[in-house]
Amino acid sequence: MKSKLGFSTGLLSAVLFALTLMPGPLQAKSITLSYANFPPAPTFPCVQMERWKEEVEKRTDGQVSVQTYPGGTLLGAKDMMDGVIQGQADIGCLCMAYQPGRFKITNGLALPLRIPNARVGSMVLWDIYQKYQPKAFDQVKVLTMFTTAPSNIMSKKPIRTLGDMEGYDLRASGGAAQILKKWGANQIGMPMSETPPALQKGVVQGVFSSLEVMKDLKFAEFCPYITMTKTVLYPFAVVMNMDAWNKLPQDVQKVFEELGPQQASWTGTYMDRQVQESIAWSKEKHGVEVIELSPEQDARWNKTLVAPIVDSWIEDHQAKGIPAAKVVKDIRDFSAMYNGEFVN
Ligand code: DTR
Repeated sequence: MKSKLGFSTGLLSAVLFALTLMPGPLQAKSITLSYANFPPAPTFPCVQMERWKEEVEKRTDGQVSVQTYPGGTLLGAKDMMDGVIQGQADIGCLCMAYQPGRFKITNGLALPLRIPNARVGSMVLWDIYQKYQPKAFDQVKVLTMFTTAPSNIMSKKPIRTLGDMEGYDLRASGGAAQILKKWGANQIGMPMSETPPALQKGVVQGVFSSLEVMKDLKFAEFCPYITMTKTVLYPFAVVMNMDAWNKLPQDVQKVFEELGPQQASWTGTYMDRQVQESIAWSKEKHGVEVIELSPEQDARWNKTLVAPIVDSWIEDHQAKGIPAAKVVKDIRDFSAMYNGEFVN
């Protein structure tokens, strides 16, 4: 068939089809990426996810849009890494401490090393990842990493002494679990996403974690007491499916890469602020009491009792061929630098 201009319709559609394939600013293809997260939307891993989405959409001029899935709607806490590797989500956020055997080097950040806050923790974690390039992440593209603030005890009854904790059902997971055992508590492990109903039903009597959850997950309604132990933090990673990463245009990859350390710092800063806000809110709205340890208690809880955890982690990992003593030394040194410490 001929058109009025004398072209055959077949030729015309072939030309039109070829035009749609041509690269160029007018046809900048839009990319949609799925991003899975395990805890509920108001928690910090999801807040940072929304912040990243916003920043990516802005910096790529809308070329990339990110579809977020909080609350385990796409992948759950322990399926995150494999789900991303298999492509069930393009991007996923995971808590490394939930799989201590899998993320060996970066879980050094979950040792009781007294890293003071989430911003320092996040920057140190990012540097440790960059320096050691752990094999655990070989199958994915790491977009960012960050940590929580230090963990404290939130409980239904006041915990003022180790005796108060004896046999008490407290929830923690990962490296922190061992610490609770050293303190004599009855440690119960579960991811954060399963904790709110457990606390509500009395399956656990308290939680060992960073304190922003008092507000974000309303734990202050069940836990009128906080004991400030200022102990371990938890490392997180945001990972991307390798094929999805390889398909991204280079300018988009650049945006993602420049965002890596910025997102780590942003999230740490947000977390530290949110912890302060959560403590103030818990006191004001729920009359929560904050119990401080004496210097003697602090030394016993955080040094004498938990130091062997660091030593046996080093021994155990050295035996597996991991330079664990060096990793721990680096964590301490990097932390001192980011914390602005002066050494004579
Ligand atoms: N402390 C870890 C990780 C964690 C802290 N706050 C949140 C909020 C949502 C999910 C995980 C976390 C934990 O107790 O699991």
